[in-house]
Amino acid sequence: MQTENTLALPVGITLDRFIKSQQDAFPYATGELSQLLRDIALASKIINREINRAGLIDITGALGRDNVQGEAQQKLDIIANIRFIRALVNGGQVVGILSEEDNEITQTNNHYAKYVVAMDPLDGSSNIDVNVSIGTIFSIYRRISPIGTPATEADFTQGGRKQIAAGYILYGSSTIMVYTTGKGVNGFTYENSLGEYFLSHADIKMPKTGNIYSVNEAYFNEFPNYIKEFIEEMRQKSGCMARYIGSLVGDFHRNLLKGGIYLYPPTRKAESGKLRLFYECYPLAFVIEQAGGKACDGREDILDIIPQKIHQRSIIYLGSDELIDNLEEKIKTHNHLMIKQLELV
Ligand code: AHM
Ligand code: MG
Repeated sequence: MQTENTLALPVGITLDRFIKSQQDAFPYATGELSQLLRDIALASKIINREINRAGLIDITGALGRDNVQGEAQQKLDIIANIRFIRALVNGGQVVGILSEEDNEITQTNNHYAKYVVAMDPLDGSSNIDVNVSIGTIFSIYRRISPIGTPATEADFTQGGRKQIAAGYILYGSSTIMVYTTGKGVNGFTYENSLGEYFLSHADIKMPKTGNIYSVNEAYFNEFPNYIKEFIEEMRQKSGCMARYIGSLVGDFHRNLLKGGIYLYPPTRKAESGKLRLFYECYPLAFVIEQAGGKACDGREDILDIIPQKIHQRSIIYLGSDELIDNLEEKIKTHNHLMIKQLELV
């Protein structure tokens, strides 16, 4: 028999309603962080639209016609940066923005705002122009500079454990926003026709272990021995799979749901790693820890790294609990052997 629910399935919980319900759980919450999360969601919807029509814009451009307000000639990552900054400036909750696209901190002139945001507006540069999944990563801190003044570098360099929220948007086969405010991780899938995000992945928990490893194996010969050994061991596991999109958000999201490990070890070209601490490593480390996984650089947890400068890079290993433990064990043994060898010299 058909019921009201089977005739017209409920659409579910929107991101807005979810944010509001979380805010209501804290009697003294002022709603500013909620508004900031909504501003980020809004910017991501606009970027989603730009990404979806990117191919068409190129065709128009190639035909020599006028394109959308001169923006069509710009690269999508620059457009995403502009869109995000505009949304955050107009939203009014952010005093300063650190973006992968800008050398300096962008001052929003909202000097009374409480928060700063570090972001990679469109990550996965090699995939942007070829219709492969790409993503946005964001990280939010409460400012420590005095209210009423511009943002300072110190607002950003508080350390990963001081993040009050972080997350990402994956523009993939569907668009999904995943974030944490330190109380678990939730994912919201974008419903294009309604223009809304709906809760689709409640309280995400990363599997304790997994069979997937994600690393750019073209650099294999450059990796330290312990990484080579770790990869060799992964390959021996039954059901093991190598999966590497080259878009951090896509690789991360898959492994978060299915279990696995993402590695960006030191290479000849990038001895201190390639990925950026503030808007790639810290936020994804916050998310993965909240989902029960781990993030480290081989020496310490990513969230414990004391930052030195705003665009610094880091080695990073993001993965299921058990896989990171195995890797850390290997690194420990390697370090121990190195010390022993030094003692013998
Ligand atoms: P980007 O910020 O220039 O896009 O670089 C970050 C990207 C990540 O999304 C991805 O995981 C990694 O770089 C891929 O690097 P590589 O091509 O060296 O494997
Ligand atoms: Mg990036």
